[in-house]
Amino acid sequence: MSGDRPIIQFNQARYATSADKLSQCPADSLAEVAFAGRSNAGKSSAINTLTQNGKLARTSKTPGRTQLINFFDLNLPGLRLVDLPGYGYAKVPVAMKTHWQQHLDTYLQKRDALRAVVLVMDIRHPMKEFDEMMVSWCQKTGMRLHVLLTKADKLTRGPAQSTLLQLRAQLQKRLGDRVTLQTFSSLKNQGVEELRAIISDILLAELDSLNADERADGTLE
Ligand SMILES: Nc1nc2c(ncn2[C@@H]2O[C@H](COP(=O)(O)OP(=O)(O)OP(=O)(O)O)[C@@H](O)[C@H]2O)c(=O)[nH]1
Ligand SMILES: [Mg+2]
Repeated sequence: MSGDRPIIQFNQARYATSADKLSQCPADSLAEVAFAGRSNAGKSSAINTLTQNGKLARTSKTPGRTQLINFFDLNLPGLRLVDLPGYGYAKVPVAMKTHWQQHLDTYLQKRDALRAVVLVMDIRHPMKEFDEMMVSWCQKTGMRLHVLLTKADKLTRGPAQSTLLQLRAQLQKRLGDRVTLQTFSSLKNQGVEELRAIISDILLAELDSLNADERADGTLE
């Protein structure tokens, strides 16, 4: 062991595959972080901003752009980002909506590699029904949650900070230190370093524990 911690180079992220249902998902990776949120909240834009690759995840003014679970490989093998379909797009047929919701539910419940959910919310409209469901689910399962209050460019600093502080107090009461929150803007590249640091911490912790296991195995011989 050199002791050097590997670094996630977000700009080297590559599209891996898309899945319409859990059986199509790539083999459970080592660890992945999934971006969830209401349709049009800005999930795909956040992934593109994070990776400095405007073409990585498809974005659109039309809600419901992301209809599949999209996987992106990071530069370190086994680490991935996941773009989840948006919740609550009104114009799709009910049957399709139910299908999305089901595969989203299955993904959340069955995916071993899932280490954290980045819940993306429009800072002007936080904690809608879907967001509440996600928070409750994280509370119940102990899943690590990072809340991205995006489109912060649409508010001035005062109201943006006050939403952040209010929501932080509210969510920390429920989830303790398993929840973190930040403001973000894909348009203004605001909060990108903070998001990179959080995701790196979560995913690299996995490599650390893997290395620790290997070292432990080694000493047993
Ligand atoms: N002003 C502003 N607009 C944003 C920001 N992030 C996203 N948008 C816009 O919001 C719209 C939706 O963005 P997407 O990233 O496609 O949203 P999504 O959550 O992936 O949507 P679905 O795939 O439909 O679930 C697009 O028109 C984006 O340009 C932001 O930080 N600021
Ligand atoms: Mg999308």
